[in-house]
Amino acid sequence: QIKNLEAQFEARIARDEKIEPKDWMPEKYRQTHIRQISQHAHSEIVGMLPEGNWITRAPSLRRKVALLAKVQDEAGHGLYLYSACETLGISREELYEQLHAGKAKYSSIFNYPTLTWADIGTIGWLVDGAAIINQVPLCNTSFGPYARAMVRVCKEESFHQRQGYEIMIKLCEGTKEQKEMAQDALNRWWWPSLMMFGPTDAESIHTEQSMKWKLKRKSNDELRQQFIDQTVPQADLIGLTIPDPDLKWNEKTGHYDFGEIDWNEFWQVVKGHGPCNKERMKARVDAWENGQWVRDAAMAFAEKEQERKEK
Ligand code: FAQ
Repeated sequence: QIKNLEAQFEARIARDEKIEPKDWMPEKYRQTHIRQISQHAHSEIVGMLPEGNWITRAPSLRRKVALLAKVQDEAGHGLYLYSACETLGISREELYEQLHAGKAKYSSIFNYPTLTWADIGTIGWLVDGAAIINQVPLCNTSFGPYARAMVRVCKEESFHQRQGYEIMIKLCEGTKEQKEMAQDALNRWWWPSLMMFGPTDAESIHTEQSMKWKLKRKSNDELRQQFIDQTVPQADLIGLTIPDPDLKWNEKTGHYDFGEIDWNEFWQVVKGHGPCNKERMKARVDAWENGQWVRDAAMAFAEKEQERKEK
């Protein structure tokens, strides 16, 4: 019986049909989607923190409005993704619990500090730029609710990327100090942005299976290369230098060659030892605990309403 269901499932994947929440799916397919979608949701929510840090210090009203809208979009993406994840039969409380207990990961990139206004430009330009490259193929992923969520998320990320790049353009057209600030931010965020795509294909434990299930459509290394090829000309255009002495256009491959990523740093950050891991987790746990009275009040209200109806 199970063999038969599995064969039907595989055939649907081969035909590029979307798998919907009530359809039969292998338990591992369900689990791997809970893992990836929830980590993606956590990344959106934790990702609000480094930028939220600058809302009160945005250099103009216009910049403040744009940043506020961007951070709100990220909250929306997180909630949308939690909902998609819940369709797989796990509750939001369980998902939060996994994050707060350190069992579920979130993107390594959000464990770096935002030291200057140029960091906000760089996050939009590089981090949202990387997120788009990673997420456009996910619009075509096999699980229906995840694929549909990604369509909207990608449209919003594209606005985020442009607001970030525009900040960088303005800084590069500005004073010597402003341009130096932009270069310094690029120097600090370049390598962590490349790490967002995950370990090399040779080290990636989930890629093979996720590609078979069409959860992933492109590998970590393919996406990373695409990001580099796309971003280097953007840096050139505004006169910034990518902090990689080995970066070189390769006529033969039609791609940029690039230097060795510090994988030791990546794994340290993933394991919780990055510059801001503790601060980020504390912010999320505090938000959950400080919101307890709101949840209690909502429950008490719901019970009272129920009692009133029953009278
Ligand atoms: N950080 O076998 P793989 C955003 C973990 S964009 C931390 O290659 P997989 C928008 C991985 O989970 C950022 N951990 O894994 C925004 C696994 O550990 P596990 C979020 C990482 O899943 C912009 C282990 O290493 N985007 O938020 C990272 O096949 C600006 C082995 O790795 C997504 O989540 C990492 N960078 O490929 C918001 C996109 N990389 O789970 C605010 C969806 C790997 O066994 C401001 N996710 N790990 O414990 C994906 O595409 C994939 O999950 C990858 C990893 C590509 C991230």
